[in-house]
Amino acid sequence: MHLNIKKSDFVKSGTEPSHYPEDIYPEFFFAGKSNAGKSSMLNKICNRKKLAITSKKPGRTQLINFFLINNNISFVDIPGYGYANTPKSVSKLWEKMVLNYLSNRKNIAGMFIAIDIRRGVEDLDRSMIDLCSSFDIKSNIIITKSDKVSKNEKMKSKKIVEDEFLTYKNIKNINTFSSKNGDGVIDVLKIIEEVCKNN
Ligand SMILES: Nc1nc2c(ncn2[C@@H]2O[C@H](COP(=O)(O)OP(=O)(O)OP(=O)(O)O)[C@@H](O)[C@H]2O)c(=O)[nH]1
Ligand SMILES: [Mg+2]
Repeated sequence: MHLNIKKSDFVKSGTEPSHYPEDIYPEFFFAGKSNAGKSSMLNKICNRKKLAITSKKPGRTQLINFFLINNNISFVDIPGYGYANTPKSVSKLWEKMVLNYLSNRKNIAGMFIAIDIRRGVEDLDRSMIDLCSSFDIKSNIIITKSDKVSKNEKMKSKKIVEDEFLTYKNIKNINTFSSKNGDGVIDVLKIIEEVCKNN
């Protein structure tokens, strides 16, 4: 069984807990390096073109954006990290905003971290994964833009990531994904269904 998304609505944006919607539904957030394809992934699994705003220019998503799925699941698009020439003041604000989110949000059910297949896992991704582990958040690594490489390279990239995170108990799944050709969409929907079923 996988989740069947029939309805998806933007709820609100915010930077701090007083802006968040009520914490009554299981919540999945989408994190990752800027431009890794988080917003595109969210749109693809919801089968919507412009639910979350996407852009060729990195750093498009700057607020924490909340979406309501089927009136009983919450999705969150987190601003990306690590785009070139980020001023220190901006990365400090990002850190504060995300730490605030992770430490105050009671209904977090899982994290999807987007990793661009052509870049692989980078140190900022490792920091994000470790940070989520420290909050005991169940995490899923989604290797995005799989349409950009050959089938062989796709399997190789996945294997490298699997080898690195073999011993991480908070990493629950590692999948490839493409918002262009639909690779991995069912896998993400299955993960969400499974977590919600057990909640
Ligand atoms: N070929 C291909 N391009 C993709 C895919 N996913 C995203 N892109 C492109 O990558 C760029 C960035 O995508 P976004 O979804 O906006 O990335 P993001 O991670 O939300 O970026 P920020 O909001 O800046 O953190 C856009 O030009 C997308 O069209 C994919 O699966 N395949
Ligand atoms: Mg985005």
